[in-house]
This record gives sequence, C-alpha cells and structure tokens, in this order.
Amino acid sequence: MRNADPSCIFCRIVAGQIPARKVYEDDDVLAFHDINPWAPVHFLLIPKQHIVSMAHVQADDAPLLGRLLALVPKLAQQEGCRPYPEGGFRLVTNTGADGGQEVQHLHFHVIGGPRPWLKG
Ligand code: DGP
Repeated sequence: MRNADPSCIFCRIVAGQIPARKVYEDDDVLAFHDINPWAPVHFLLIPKQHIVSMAHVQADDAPLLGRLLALVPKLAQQEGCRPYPEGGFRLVTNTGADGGQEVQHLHFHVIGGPRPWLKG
C-alpha cells in the first residue's frame, strides 16, 4: 500500500480536497469524469493508493487492478456507452512522457459514446 502524495492532483481528489464528478467509489477505487473530455463519455478510473503509472505496477497489485478493470464494462454502460458490439468503449492508460502521461497517478481513461470522437 503506497502513501498518498500531497502534491498529486488525483490523491487530492481521493482525499476530497479537490472536487470531482464521481461515477463510482469503493474502499480501493475511484472513478470520476475527466475535466477535459475527449468524447461524450469520458471518465477516469483510478486506484486510490498512489501508484505512479503502469510502469510502477508490481505483481501484488494484480488483485486490485483486476478488480478495477472488472468494473469497466458496468461503469461504461452506466455512463452511457451502448453495449458491445454496436457500442463499446476505448480503454487508455498513458504511461510516462513518451506515453503522454500528464498526471503521475495511475489512471485508466474510459472513453465512448456515439462517434465520431476518436482521438489518437
Ligand atoms: P493523462 O494524459 O493520461 O495523464 O491524462 C490526465 C487526464 O486527467 C486529462 O485527460 C485531464 C484529467 N485531469 C487533470 N486534472 C484533473 C482534475 O483536477 N480533475 C479531473 N476531473 N480531471 C483532471
């Protein structure tokens, strides 16, 4: 279990110090709308603990990340993505500078809704 980083925007959202439009929350996971949406549906799914990126994931994070990823289909549909196969969603995890990661707290973008909206 990593400690929160007080300089991390997402740790501050987890702590309730910065407001966010929450989609889902439990003891270990938080989902909230992206402040700068790329598509009609765009929310972020994060572990509450401060894992910096996918490059920092360790073997014992597997149960947490498995649980987090298993939430994606239900939350995507809850937020307005149509069901597979006509609908669906994009799941993106930017990692490091070359991966385009801006916020240094592991997060999964869940992006969808009626196209065209695809970016990148
Ligand atoms: P990435 O490039 O993958 O690190 O994307 C970070 C995303 O986080 C970006 O799409 C915008 C979003 N974001 C940054 N700051 C905030 C914030 O304070 N609140 C919310 N809701 N989203 C934020």
